[in-house]
Order: sequence, then C-alpha cells, then structure tokens
Amino acid sequence: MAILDIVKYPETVLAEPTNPVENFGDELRQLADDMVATMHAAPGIGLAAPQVGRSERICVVDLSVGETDDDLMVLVNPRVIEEEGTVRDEEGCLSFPDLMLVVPRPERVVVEAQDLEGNPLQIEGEELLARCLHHEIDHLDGVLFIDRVSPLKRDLARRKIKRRIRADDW
Ligand code: K1U
Ligand code: ZN
Repeated sequence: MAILDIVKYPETVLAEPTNPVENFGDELRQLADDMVATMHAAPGIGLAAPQVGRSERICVVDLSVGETDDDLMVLVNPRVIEEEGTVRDEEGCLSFPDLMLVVPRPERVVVEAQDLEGNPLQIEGEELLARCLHHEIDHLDGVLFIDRVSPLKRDLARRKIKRRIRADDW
C-alpha cells in the first residue's frame, strides 16, 4: 500500500467529472488500497479519486478513520439515488487544508454503487455519513465544497487561499 499525494485546489483535476469504472481487476484494487491508506494517513473520513490525481469514479469513506474495519466503504461508480432534507453544518476538505465552511447538504441520502468485484451495493446514510457520501460523490462530479456556498463566501474563501498560496502556506 502507498500513501499518495493529495491534490490541492485549484488543480484542474478537482474540477473535472470522473469516468465510470469498467474494469474491475487488480489495478482498481491497488488504487482503492492506496486511497484507503492515504485517507487514514491524512487523516480523513473520505477521499475521492480526483484528490489523488485520478479520474476513475471511485471513492472511499470511513467515519472511524481506521479505528474499526466495519465502517470502511469502497464505492465504485457511486451515485445518489434519493435525498431528503437539508442540514447546514461545518465541514472540511483534504484538498483545502485548514479551511472549514458551513455547507448545506441532504440530511439523508441513498447511494447506489458497486464493490471492487462489480457487485451492486446500496447504502443509506444520515447525518455525518450522508454529508460525507454527498461530499465524495460531489468530488466525482467535479463539484467542490466552495461551489456549494454563497458567491460572497466563495469569493472570501478564494481570497484567503490566494493569500496563503502567495505566502507559501498552502
Ligand atoms: O473528501 C475529503 O476532502 C475528505 C473530507 C470528507 C468530509 C469531512 C466532513 C464532512 C464531509 C466530508 C475529510 O475527511 S476532512 C477531515 C475530517 O473531517 C476528519 C478528520 C479526522 C477525524 C475526523 C474528521
Ligand atoms: Zn473534499
């Protein structure tokens, strides 16, 4: 397993929609293993392929950050098929170090995906799991958390990031 570099905003790969996975084999398993190791090392509770510079539609989620095996999910070709309610809460993103934003997300989601063998999966998540699944699937569509806040807050966040890039603090 390798710990991969996490791509930071404004790298273009973060804004590009991913491609559906068609080949379920050793290369995909290797990518998933490396993404899990990278998420745990960060540490984070989720990670999507564009955040490690890849364009496959795959993400990993683990609300326990490696504490228990039971919470780990590897989702191939995930998509939200149902969503309910809206909650505004603070969240981070590993591609935006030390930036927290209040983002509206569904309170509950149902996600359809495949596992690493290509078998169908369905996951229902509420609260933090719903937020994390929605955030990761957004990454796979090239959507970032700054895209989900008001233009004013987005502009403020972009200014802060520009300042931090200039100060070599990004
Ligand atoms: O996709 C990412 O950038 C990872 C991101 C996922 C996420 C967090 C919170 C709400 C929605 C999506 C993170 O994991 S940020 C780090 C984080 O939340 C965390 C880190 C260590 C322990 C607990 C949480
Ligand atoms: Zn993120």
